[in-house]
Amino acid sequence: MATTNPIPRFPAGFLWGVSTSAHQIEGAVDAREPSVWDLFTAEPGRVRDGSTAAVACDHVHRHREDVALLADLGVDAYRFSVSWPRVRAEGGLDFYNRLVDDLLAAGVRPVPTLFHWDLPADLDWLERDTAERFAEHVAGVVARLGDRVTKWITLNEPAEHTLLGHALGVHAPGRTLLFDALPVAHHQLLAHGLAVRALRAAGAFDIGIANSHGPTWPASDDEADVAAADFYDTLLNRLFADPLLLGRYPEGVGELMPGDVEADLKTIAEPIDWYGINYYAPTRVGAPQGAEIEFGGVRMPAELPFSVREIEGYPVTDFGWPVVPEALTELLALFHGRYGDQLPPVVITENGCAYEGLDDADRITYLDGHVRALHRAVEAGVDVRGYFVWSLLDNFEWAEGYGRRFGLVHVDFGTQRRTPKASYGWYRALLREQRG
Ligand code: GBH
Repeated sequence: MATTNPIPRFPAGFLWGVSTSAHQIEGAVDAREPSVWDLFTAEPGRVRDGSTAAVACDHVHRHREDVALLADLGVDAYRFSVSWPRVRAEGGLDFYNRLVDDLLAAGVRPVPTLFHWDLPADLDWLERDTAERFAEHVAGVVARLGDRVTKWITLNEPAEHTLLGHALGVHAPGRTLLFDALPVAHHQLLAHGLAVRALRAAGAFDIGIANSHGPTWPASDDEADVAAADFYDTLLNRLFADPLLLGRYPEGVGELMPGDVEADLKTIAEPIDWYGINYYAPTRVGAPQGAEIEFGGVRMPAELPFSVREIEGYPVTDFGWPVVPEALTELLALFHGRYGDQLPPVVITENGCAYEGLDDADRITYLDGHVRALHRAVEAGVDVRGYFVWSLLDNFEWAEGYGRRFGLVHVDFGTQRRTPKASYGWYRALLREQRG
């Protein structure tokens, strides 16, 4: 294990944290309105083990215990998400109100994400109006929590929500629109911009987003492979970063978006205070191969203009994703080069891996490698201000159900018993060392 050399010290004020999301841990479904994920999981065959998030980690009833775990872990910050369908229900904000108070009492900074995929079941991101409704929702949340919450995240991974939920049908709401899903991306980006304005109007000054990014590696030097990889990079990285940071869509994309795109881009590019990146793995991409592909649990139809390939020569997690810490340094160098002064300070809002077991040496190796890779990016001059491990708890891993465990803390879903894993001890020691 690579834990014998101490990890170099990060800059003063660096924010160490862990992340979760509402639908994946909360349970207590009866105390909220339904979301698109409740409808999706009720359809047979959608979730690998046929499970639902009706109970999940029962966090709504056990949040005191979970806050105690955070306090003992010694993180500076906790990234959780606010469930829009819960906020809509009578008294729904009371839960987050208590959670925020408990976190502050435990010395942990609350960092809420305002949308992490659990859209109220009667709303639809194909409709522009959903962006406006989101801004109203955000205004309500900040009115209640804004006296104590100072750091905010608008959206989680609009890229994955568009791709997996609306283009490929692997996640809720299960649509397979392929490129006709692009309006879903535009409306989420617009929702982000409107949310930034709503937060600013309430006096918030520390606002970011959590976008999914990763380097795209061409399958070979062949022109067709390089072009396909470039296309994938545009879809995953530039489509969601360019409008926010440069106020424009990558070439050829704007024309495909609905509405008055030029006017909307002014809203979308509303300045943010920091840029959150969720990083897991790089992707190898080549020219289309004329056949359907199944990769990392995702089925991709033959008509896509690229094909995702295996990355060889690296260990893989239980999910099959390759473990490539140096690709995190590469990604940050790419963003630093691409956006220059337009890139605000960066926070890694998610990084983690799926492995079984309490004695999770593989997870320690993964996290250790990525934290070191992050430090190399800092040394290379990228302004990185924080790092959040995905996730505090084993939880409902979307279409994989409870079959993939990302937690620093093991959850026995039969008894709801929490047991810290070896990786929890590793992170705890790292945090002490960084402060000592
Ligand atoms: C995040 O999504 C989510 O925000 C979170 O809710 C979720 O629980 C967590 O990650 C773990 O899945 O097949 O090697 O090319 C992550 C989105 C999409 C990132 C697929 C990695 C595939 C890597 N992921 N991607 S690979």
